[in-house]
Amino acid sequence: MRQAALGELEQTANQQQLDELRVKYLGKKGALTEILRGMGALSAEERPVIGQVANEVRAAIEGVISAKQEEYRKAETANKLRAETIDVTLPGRPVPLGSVHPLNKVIQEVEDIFIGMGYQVAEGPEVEQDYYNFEALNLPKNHPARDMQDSFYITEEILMRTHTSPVQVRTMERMKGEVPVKIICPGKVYRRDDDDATHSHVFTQIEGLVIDRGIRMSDLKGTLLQFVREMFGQETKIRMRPSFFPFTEPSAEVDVTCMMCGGSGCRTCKQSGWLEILGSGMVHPRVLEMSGYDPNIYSGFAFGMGVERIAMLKYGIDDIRHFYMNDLRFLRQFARV
Ligand code: 2U9
Repeated sequence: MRQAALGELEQTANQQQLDELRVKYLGKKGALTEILRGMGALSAEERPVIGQVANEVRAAIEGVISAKQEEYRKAETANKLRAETIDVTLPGRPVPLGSVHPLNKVIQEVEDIFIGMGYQVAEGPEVEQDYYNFEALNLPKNHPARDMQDSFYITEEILMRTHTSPVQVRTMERMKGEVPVKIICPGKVYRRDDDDATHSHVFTQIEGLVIDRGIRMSDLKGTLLQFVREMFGQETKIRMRPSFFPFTEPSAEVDVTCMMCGGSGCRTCKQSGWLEILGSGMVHPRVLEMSGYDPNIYSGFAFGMGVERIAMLKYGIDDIRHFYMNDLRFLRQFARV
């Protein structure tokens, strides 16, 4: 039986044939099992002799089976590895990476600078009530800025916000007279205007508001100087010119050193050395009062800037409409590569 088994095992080519032989010799009805089962009929002298021989045969068969099994396992693994080989030298499939929109880049930069000065970022609705957009900002019912021709009205009382100032008003209401208020408000604003290279009926603003006891014009000037130094370079200077806004008194327009020529005069600054980039002022006492801040106790400053204008100056973009076209040839230029 040993010779027959080992001879047959020699001929196997795979795991299945091996299993068949295991059943044939060692299985429940296998040849060797049959012999071991018949041992009961043997005499006391024969039993240990036959038993020993049977065990030797079993060990021999099992030995060959497990050796062959190991051989097939290795062969199978080798086949699998060969079949699943990945050519790591093939070029990868490119994963298209987007880029941060230049307007969002400027917003993030401005936010970082003001967050560094302790401000919080506030946002609010783009569809706004007349009260928050105009009334609470000292633009009464008959004010020319409220002309139907200038704003997108939805109903008599609801319109697309024309500036982000209503966000500051809402924040003041929410703060219920608590100080300090120290916020910047970025967002889209809407004005009825014909689009051209420098005008868009939707554009982006960032406005800021600070309210506390004893806030003065010098706080406004120092804050804006710190901002433009971080934004445009430490050597940047500012220049304030008197202006008018209904919601600030006094009001000032703020010029910065032209970042194209460093102030020596060029095409961008029309040879003046200065660029107008901010509007600002001390919050009008009526505006403070209407939103719950006693102007005899509290004062504040506010400022506003157009994000498109800053991005156009910063990146040398000559047409505001580029920002809204989603032309990948334009957008890709702002990718970090
Ligand atoms: C409250 C009180 C005062 C916000 C201000 C400006 C000056 C300003 C313009 C800059 C260019 C708009 O994008 S732009 O066309 N903004 O000049 N904005 S002060 O004053 C506020 C706002 C809210 C409660």
